[in-house]
Amino acid sequence: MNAPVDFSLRFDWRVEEIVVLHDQPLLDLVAQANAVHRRFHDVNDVQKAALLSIKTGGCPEDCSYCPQSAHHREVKLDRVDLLETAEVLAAAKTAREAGADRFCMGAAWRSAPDGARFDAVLDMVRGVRALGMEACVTLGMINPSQAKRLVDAGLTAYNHNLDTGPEFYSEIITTRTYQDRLDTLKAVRGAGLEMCCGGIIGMGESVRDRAGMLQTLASFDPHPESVPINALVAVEGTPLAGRAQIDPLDLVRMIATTRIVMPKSRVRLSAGRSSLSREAQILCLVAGANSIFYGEKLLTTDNAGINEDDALFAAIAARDASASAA
Ligand code: SAM
Ligand code: DTB
Ligand code: SF4
Repeated sequence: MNAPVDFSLRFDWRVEEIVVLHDQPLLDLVAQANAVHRRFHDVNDVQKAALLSIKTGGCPEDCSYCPQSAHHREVKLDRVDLLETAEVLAAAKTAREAGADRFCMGAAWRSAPDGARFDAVLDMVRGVRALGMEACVTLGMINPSQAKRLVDAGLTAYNHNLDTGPEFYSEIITTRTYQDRLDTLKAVRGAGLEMCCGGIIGMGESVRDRAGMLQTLASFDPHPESVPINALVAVEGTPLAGRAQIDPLDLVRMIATTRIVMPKSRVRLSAGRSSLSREAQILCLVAGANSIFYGEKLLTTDNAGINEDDALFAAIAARDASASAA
């Protein structure tokens, strides 16, 4: 007999409990996650979030996975200063016409600057909202006053990831601490912004480290409104370039566990999707993912293409009678 599914919202998960959930037989884990998913969401509602890099490369942080860090000199990447607002809004409009619900803008900054560049980002946020889309930005660390100005401009959510568990974190980033990240998240929540916060798997961390990240995320009350789960995109020239791609079923387990510990959050199947088969992606949706990055590009690397994604959505949609008869 399978154990009954626990639908309660909890903020006191222990790492060990999360490891047990994660490591149970895959079919039990996916069934449990799907039951939680159905209880709290319309499973056919999959959010499409478009992503644009508004300021690319030259970042002073040393995040070992990131092609935009100035520390990784071997990476072939052209630096691009902050884009013009008109260019960003044109991209948002194109994304909306392609069917995106949310427009996310990323800048390779250690922390958001004040002054003209911040004002330009506020304009971009206002413009995206005026197009009728949700707006999300990720600008590095922000303080409470910047968070307040973003709220006033109409920002829906702020993305700032924990990336991994607290014990593994220093293996990946040395230029800012876990506590720095938590302080930014406090400013985000304090201003009343939705919190978009998740991390990456496939960087050499253990299941316990993954569980440690989920434990920290699930200790926020309320839970983060969105949780992006990225699979490492191992970019040539970064310290993690040699890392083997994760087994897609590891991603399924991570997504299912995220769904169970944060039942109401939008769990986003994020970077790394382009190397997954259609079936592996669908298994992630069954396991509780209900958002994807939609568009040809992530920030600097390729995403699954729009045509492939449209085919994916067509494959999971209801069939009309003539199609089933064929
Ligand atoms: N500079 C800002 C910051 O770090 O907060 C915003 C942009 S940063 C690129 C946003 C997130 O993208 C990172 O926290 C990380 O989780 C994810 N990311 C970056 N490079 C990645 C890669 N190669 N593979 C998977 N995820 C990645
Ligand atoms: C997130 O968790 N993943 C996105 C978004 N938030 C900003 C970024 C993924 C970046 C993948 C590597 C790249 O394209 O540079
Ligand atoms: Fe900079 Fe963000 Fe990349 Fe880290 S993840 S190097 S902070 S752009």
